[in-house]
Amino acid sequence: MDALKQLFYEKSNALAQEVKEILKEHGNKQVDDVQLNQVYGGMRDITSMIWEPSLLDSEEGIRFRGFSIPELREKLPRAPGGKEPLPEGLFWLMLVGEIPTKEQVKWLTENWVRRANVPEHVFRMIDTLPIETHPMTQFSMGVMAMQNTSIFTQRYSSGMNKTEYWDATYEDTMNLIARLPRVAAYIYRRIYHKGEQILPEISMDWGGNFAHMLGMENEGFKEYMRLFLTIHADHEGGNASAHTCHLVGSTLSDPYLSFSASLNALSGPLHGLANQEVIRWVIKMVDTLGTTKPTREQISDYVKSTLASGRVVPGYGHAVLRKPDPRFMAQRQFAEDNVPDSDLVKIVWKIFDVVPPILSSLGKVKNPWPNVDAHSGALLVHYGMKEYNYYTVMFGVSRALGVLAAQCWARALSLPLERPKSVTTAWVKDFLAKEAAVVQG
Ligand code: CMX
Repeated sequence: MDALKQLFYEKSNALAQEVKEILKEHGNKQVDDVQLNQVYGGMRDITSMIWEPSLLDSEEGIRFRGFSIPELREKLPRAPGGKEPLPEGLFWLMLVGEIPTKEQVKWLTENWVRRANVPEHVFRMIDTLPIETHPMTQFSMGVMAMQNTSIFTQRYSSGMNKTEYWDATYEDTMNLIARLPRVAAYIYRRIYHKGEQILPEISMDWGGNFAHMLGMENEGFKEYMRLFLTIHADHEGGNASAHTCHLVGSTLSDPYLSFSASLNALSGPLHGLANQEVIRWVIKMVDTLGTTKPTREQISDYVKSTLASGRVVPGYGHAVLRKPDPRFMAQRQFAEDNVPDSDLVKIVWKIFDVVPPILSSLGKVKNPWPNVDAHSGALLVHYGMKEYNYYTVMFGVSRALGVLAAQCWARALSLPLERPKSVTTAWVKDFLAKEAAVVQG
C-alpha cells in the first residue's frame, strides 16, 4: 500500500469509528430547522450532508481542512523558484487533513505521472465529436470514455467486499486526476490549435505540465495555473458540481461516472460556466464602449443596461457567501503582484468598485460581491489564453481534486444512497390548512 493510501486508511478508519460512536450517542439530536422558503428556494443552508475536505463560512469564505486560502499560499509546498502552492499539496491536505512535506508532494507528483497514461480510444472518441461541440461537453464525454478502466466497477462486478470500496475508489481517484490534464489539453489543442498536440513533460508538476500541454510555456502562466487549480478545487459539499458528484456517487456509480456528472453541473452559467460568461461580458463592454479604459460611469451604465435586459451580472453574487470571495481576492493579489498594468485586469478592479452598490440597490441580491469567476478571465487573456469557451474546463480539472477526495471519504465512512424527501404544492397547501385548523381550534 502506498504511503498516502496507508495514511488515508488509518485516518478514515479512526474517523469512521468516531462517527459510529457520535451517532450512537447523539444520532437523534436536531441540527437544523427547515422553512418553506428553503424548500422552494433551492435548499439553501439546510444542513444535510457530510463533506470532509472543506467548510465554507458565509463571511470568511472557504477553509480547506481549517486552512484559509492565504494560509495555503503560505504553507503548501511550491514548485522550485515558484511562489504559488502546488495543487498536489492541496489534494494531500484534503484527503488526509495534514499539510504535506515537499517530499510527500514530490512523491504525489511522480505517482500521478506514472498513472497519467490515457487510453488511445479516449482521443479517438473525442475526435468523432463536431469541433464546435462545447469544450465542457467534450471534456465530460472524455471522462466518461475512460469509465471502462474503472477499478471500482471491475472489482464490484467480481464481488468486492464493501469494506474495500474506499480502496478501489482511491485507485480510480488517483488515476482519473492524473489523466485529466492530458484529456483537457487534448481538447484545447484539438479545437484551437489545429489538433497539434503537445506531449506531457514527465519531469513537471501536475499544474505546470497542464500549462505545458496547453502550449502555455510562460512561467507567469504556470504559476497562475498552480494558484487557479488550487483555489477552484473545492467549496464544501452543497455546491452544484460537488453535490452532483456526491449524489451520483451515492448510488455506487464509480468516480468516472460521478465526476462526469459533476462536470455537467459545472457547465451551467450560474455555476462554473460563469468564468466564460464574465470575460465574454467584459469584452462586449469594451467593444460597445469603444475603449479599453472605461470610466466608472461608463461601467455603471453598462451594468445597468445588463440588469435592465433581464440578465445577471456574471461573476457577482453567491448562494452562500456574503463577502468578497477570498478566491477572487487571491487572484486580485496575484494580479497586483504580477500584472498590474493589464487594461483588462484594471477593468475587473473597476467593476469591483462599481457593481456591489448597484446590486445592493436592487434590494433583493443577498450577496453583491464578486465570486471566484469574476477575475480569472482577465488573467487568462493577459497570458494569451483568449479562448474563453475553454475556461470552465480548467475549473473542472481543479474541481476533481475536491470532489474525488470527498468521494474517497464517502466510501470510507460508508455514506449511504442519498434520498431526500420532496413534496408537491398540493402537499404544502394541505400542510398549511392543517396547521391553520390547529391554530383556530
Ligand atoms: N446579477 C443580477 N441579479 C442577481 C445577481 C447578479 N449577479 N445575483 C443574484 N441576483 C438576483 C437573483 O437572480 C434573484 O433574482 P430574482 O429574485 O428576480 O430571481 C435575486 O437576486 C436573489 O438571488 P440571491 O438569493 O442573491 O442569489 P442565489 O443564491 O439565488 O443565486 C447565484 C446565486 C450565484 C446563482 C447568483 O448570484 C447569480 O446568478 N450570479 C451570477 C452568475 C455567477 O456569477 N455564478 C457563479 C457563482 C460561483 C460559481 O459557482 O462558480
